[in-house]
Amino acid sequence: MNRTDWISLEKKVTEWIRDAGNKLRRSLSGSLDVHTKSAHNDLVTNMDKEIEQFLVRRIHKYYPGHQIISEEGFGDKPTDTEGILWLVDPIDGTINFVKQKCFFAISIGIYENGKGKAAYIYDVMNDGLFHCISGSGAYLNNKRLSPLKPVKVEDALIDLSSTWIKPNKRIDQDVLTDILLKCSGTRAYGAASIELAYVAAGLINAYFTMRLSPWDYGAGLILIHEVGGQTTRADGLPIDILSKSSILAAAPGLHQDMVRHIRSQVASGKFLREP
Ligand code: 2AM
Ligand code: CA
Repeated sequence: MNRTDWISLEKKVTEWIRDAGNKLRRSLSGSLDVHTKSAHNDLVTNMDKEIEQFLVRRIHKYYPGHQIISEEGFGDKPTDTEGILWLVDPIDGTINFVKQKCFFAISIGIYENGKGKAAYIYDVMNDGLFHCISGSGAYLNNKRLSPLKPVKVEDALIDLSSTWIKPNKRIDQDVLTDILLKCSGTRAYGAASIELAYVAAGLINAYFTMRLSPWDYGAGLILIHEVGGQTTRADGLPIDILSKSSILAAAPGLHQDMVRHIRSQVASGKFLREP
């Protein structure tokens, strides 16, 4: 697609996202239908399904040749990254949606032949739309985000769930201890797409997780690249956008320091396992 096509797509997607946001806000004053999926803390609501169907129907209608990977299964099952691929999460942060009624997002990342091209992350209750067409800057509600400057570990706010510093099957609980003792502070917001958008906006300096799906991270990676941040797996290797992955997204400098630290911990015998 050419630049004009991307601009026309952006107009459509932002309209769909704002409509979907209105549906989500309205749904919070009624009663939600909540079910568990794989585990007691893996929730899905009628709204996850409704919003995904709303978005997938529109994408298929206006862009019939495009492929979609989406959380609730109404998309497609692409096996490669050829052509245009949409990574769609109708509600990222479903636990926040159900329990806190805030801090959840609609996340849409669009890739062309495996390269990030456009990203939309809508923080519904804050009415904050992070958006970008690759090469034309990243924005929060039309205000351009500044390029990220290098950050030292001592000055860094690092975002991670406590899951990764307690006994778990993906990472030795002590791998990050020294970094976390040294850094300026830690945060955990519970909605990966917004946490990635916060890295892009320079509000936090790194986001770390051992388990995320393509629809959770697809848009966030594109935003972060646009402002000069770095994104890899926890071990510093490239992310395969068709797979679940660990994610280390950070400002320049900090990213290298964290990868170096993690690799030295692994070299000394601590474990790290991709999902
Ligand atoms: P979700 O709300 O769309 O499921 C919570 O820490 C963050 O991790 C959320 O962005 C959540 O997205 C995501 N996540 C993805 N896979 C998960 C899993 N298997 N268990 C818990 N959180 C998961
Ligand atoms: Ca979701």
